[in-house]
Amino acid sequence: MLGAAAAGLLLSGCDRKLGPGRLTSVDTHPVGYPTVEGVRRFGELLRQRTDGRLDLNIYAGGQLGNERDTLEITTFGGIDFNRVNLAPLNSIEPLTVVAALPFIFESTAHMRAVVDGPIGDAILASLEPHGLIGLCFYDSGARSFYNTRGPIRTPEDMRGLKLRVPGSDLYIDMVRSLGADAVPMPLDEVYQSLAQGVIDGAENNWPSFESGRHYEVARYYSLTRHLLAPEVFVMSKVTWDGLPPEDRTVVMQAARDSVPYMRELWDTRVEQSRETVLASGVEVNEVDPAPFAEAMTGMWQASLTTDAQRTLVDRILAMRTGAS
Ligand code: GTR
Repeated sequence: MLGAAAAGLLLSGCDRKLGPGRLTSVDTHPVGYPTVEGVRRFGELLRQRTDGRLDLNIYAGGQLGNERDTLEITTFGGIDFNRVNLAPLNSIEPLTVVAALPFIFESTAHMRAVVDGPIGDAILASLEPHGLIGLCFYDSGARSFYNTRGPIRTPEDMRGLKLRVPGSDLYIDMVRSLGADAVPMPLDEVYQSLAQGVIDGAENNWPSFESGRHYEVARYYSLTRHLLAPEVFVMSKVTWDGLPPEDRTVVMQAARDSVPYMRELWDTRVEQSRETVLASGVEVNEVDPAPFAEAMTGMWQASLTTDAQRTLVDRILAMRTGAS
């Protein structure tokens, strides 16, 4: 595996120690994708604010492996920064499950208010005992189901479909509770698996549906918008511990300052991806989310196993305005 070999190079230190303070960051998405460009902005701020003492190399497009594998490498310092979805963190830290629950956020504004405030800080801080410093949240839009068979209008339409999910128990339970078969697999295997009929569909936001070219094979996109789970930008605690306190402050601030830029790029990209997909003739349908939310009530409760999780959920629900 190229990813593992490349990561081995980093671990041996022959690449990342080439220049003083040259740090590495990885992303499963390609150059140009808003998460990658958000991290690039972070790197620029880092360089400017340390007069070039700290600099960043970004390995985009999953060059160093999938999110699960690279996260593991990040925890022991072989990679310095990682931009991931909440899904691969679900098995590492229970508090991350809370923001990944289907239908927990009533709107993007609600999600942003939650992750930009004390609840978001608590989730980010919960990663530290696992060897990761949570720096900030980025947007990830709304995830909906797409497939090769036909439009999904009700949970009944999902019965028996083989749907790819990221490797997270929460996602597996979510898809099962809707009557479909959950097939956990890394993102970079989805296109091929759709094309070969190994799976019937998957779920993701407009930009990932478009960027991974999944829409070329899965011609039905049904707007369930079941998840508004944000992306997370994390740092290896090994690297963090090796920085003087003033550099840690710069890192934290630069990450947070990259968020508005990322969100601007995100909103534009959602529109562009939507246009590309629609122009290709994909059949897109609106969905009444109520029966989907209803079918997921049981898995919601089953996913919350600690009081700390339940308290956060109550606080998130209390921040709903009912405006959406
Ligand atoms: C994307 C997300 C990735 C990855 C991917 C997936 O929306 O940006 O980090 O989690 O979904 O489904 O694997």
